[in-house]
Amino acid sequence: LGRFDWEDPFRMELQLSEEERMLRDGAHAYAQERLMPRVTAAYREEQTDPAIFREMGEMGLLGATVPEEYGGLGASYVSYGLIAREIERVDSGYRSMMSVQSSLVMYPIYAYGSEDQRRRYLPGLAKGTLIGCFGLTEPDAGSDPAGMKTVARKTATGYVLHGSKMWISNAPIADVFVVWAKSEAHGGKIRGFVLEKGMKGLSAPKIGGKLSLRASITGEIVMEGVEVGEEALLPGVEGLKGPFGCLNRARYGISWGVLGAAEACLHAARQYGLDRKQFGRPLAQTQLYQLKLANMMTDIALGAQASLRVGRLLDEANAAPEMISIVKRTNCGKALEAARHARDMHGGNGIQEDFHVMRHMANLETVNTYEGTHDVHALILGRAITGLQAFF
Ligand code: TGC
Ligand code: FAD
Repeated sequence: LGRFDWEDPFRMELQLSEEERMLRDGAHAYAQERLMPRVTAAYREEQTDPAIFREMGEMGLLGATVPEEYGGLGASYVSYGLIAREIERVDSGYRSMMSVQSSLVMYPIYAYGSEDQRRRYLPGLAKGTLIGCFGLTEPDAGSDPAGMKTVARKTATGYVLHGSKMWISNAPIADVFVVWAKSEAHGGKIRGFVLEKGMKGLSAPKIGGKLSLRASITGEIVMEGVEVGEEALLPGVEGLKGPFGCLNRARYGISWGVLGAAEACLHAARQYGLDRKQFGRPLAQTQLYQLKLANMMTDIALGAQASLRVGRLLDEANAAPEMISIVKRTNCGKALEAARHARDMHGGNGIQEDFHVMRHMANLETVNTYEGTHDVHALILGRAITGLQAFF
């Protein structure tokens, strides 16, 4: 029998290709050397540095799965997941910036866009010289995006959009807006449109006062009669399966990302428990402390194996959305639980920014909510198990 490595309980290292390991190691080095030194201040000051997009672009971390001819790396979905895990090891907000750009902006332009749209936007988005955002959620339509009110009306030369989007990552600093609207010319079906910063009637005010995901800027998208030509319409998809096709990829990436945050919490709690003595012995030598570490390591290891399996199936074009719901829901829930325990295990120090665990904990509250809440994914799975829809 082989030796046990608590940092890699099931020898995942052996399950990755050379290219996947190289991309992961590059992302790890970038995240630790360039993001880690600035995250504490960025989080405290609620500051998002747009230069991060250009840095990620230089590292090939934006739209990694998009083919090389459009600026991506043509990498596997497993590589994309490993990148998300390394970025979120530092902060969920930085991973949000990366995954919105990759899965929610570049993917729909690549998968549903015209050749002109691909050539116009993808290379700049891959380099990070353009920043993208994805507008699905509205003030009155969150878990139920079919209830959206944003409408696109036909004009002689294109469309005019009215409506507003809420809780949109990257929006206040975005150059490219992928927005979803009910199109009157298409029988009220949901269609995607690509808008550009500076268009008349388009604004994206920042949402302030967030107590979570503070290093990632969030805003509204307000569309007061935004006129666009026919070329702004994403021609390749109609209906909710358009935005959901993007969400499948982003949710999968999140399932890996949160494991990075959970691992950061596990490592921090382990080290703290080894260093800190109470009652004449290290905290890590107590049964309750070890139980919590064992639970964290187990949940992370099981979650990583499940995400790896879903990633391999995505790469074979054989993954079902419900598989993604399993890993998004479970890994987010378990990561949040791990972060809450790690916060507690640090005692009073656990609330202080230099120890990072409370920042991860607060971030994971958002990650557990966005891209389908923990309970909404349970309903997706419940529907798959019973054949009965329980949303309404
Ligand atoms: P339903 O009747 O189930 O489906 C409508 C149509 O969509 C198709 N579909 C999918 N297609 C591809 N992938 C999926 N995962 C799909 N799920 C559904 C379905 O086949 C159907 O197609 P058609 O052709 O028959 O019309 O739709 P519903 O309205 O009953 O949906 C219910 C529910 C709960 C499943 C869904 O609305 C849901 O998932 N709600 C959660 C909303 C959500 O995830 N919002 C995310 C917003 S973006 C975001 O949070 C970004 S944060 C990013 C960051 O910062 O990192
Ligand atoms: P609601 O749908 O109102 O849900 C509230 C509660 O009710 C939840 O607990 C939910 O689980 C529960 N609930 C809802 N329906 C049911 C039901 N049928 N049965 C039982 N319980 C139910 N959206 C975008 O489009 N683009 C983005 O870039 C984006 N970024 C985000 C960034 C941040 C920081 C945040 C916080 C959100 C972001 N979102 C984004 C929005 C996010 O996807 C939504 O917040 C999420 O889908 C939940 O919608 P809601 O907030 O309206 O909550």
